[in-house]
Amino acid sequence: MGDILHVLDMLAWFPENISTFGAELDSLFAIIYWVSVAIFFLTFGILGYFLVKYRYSPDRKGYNYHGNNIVEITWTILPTFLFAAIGLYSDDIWERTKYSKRVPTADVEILVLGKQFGWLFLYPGADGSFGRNAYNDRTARSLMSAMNPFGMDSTDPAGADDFVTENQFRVPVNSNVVVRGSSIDVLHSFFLPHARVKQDVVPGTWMNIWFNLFKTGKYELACAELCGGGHYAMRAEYQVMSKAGYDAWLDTKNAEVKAARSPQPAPAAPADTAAVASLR
Ligand SMILES: [Cu+2]
Repeated sequence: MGDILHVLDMLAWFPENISTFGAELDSLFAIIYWVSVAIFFLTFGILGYFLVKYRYSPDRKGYNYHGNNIVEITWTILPTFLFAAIGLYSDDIWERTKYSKRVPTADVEILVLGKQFGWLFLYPGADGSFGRNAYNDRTARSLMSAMNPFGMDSTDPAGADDFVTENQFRVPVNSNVVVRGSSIDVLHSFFLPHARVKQDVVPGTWMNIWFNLFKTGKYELACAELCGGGHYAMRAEYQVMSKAGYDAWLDTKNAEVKAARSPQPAPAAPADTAAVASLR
């Protein structure tokens, strides 16, 4: 019996929470869930009761009914108060998690681009800050292409150490991670179920996403927007790492970038340098 109740209780379907604001969002979700459950049983209980009470009887005559103002006013006012109350109650947590103005000071800032079908990430590299790119300078959008999705300006020395990863997302534990998200083709949704983060990313604009995760480990990153035939494949694993582990990973990456930059025979020019049409 306990097992059945556990399956029926959809709140138990949540994955483990690893986000500092997750518990608050979960309790907001629980309130809305239980209110919906109560209203569901109330309305369907009344419906069932009337179905039985007014079932066919040869002695009973139907009559025309022209509405009841008291009932109509009641069922208008009650939901109005209910929704207003939920709105007011949720406003604070919504603002703190979603409003651009409330994004906390970033310990780590990362750019993400959704594409059919995967995720690209741009890390600021050893200096901790981005060079000129399509996020911090709108005019750099003209640099965006299939080969350079972030529109990185190769003449900006601050960007020389910035590096891109594909479907490889790593963040440090207990840090304010601020992600600026966009897309290079269609709508995608950046979904980190354990972090209680879900944000649509839209071509041509950058969305502010932030979170602070308190547990290390590997978790699922998925796309929560039906974005095309390969949508199902648009999932990856991301890693919440200890600060030391994260720094070590950054050092490895920075060394790779440095090695790639040191003089070597120039590679043949890539054939496919077509600009991504939707971003121009
Ligand atoms: Cu997608």
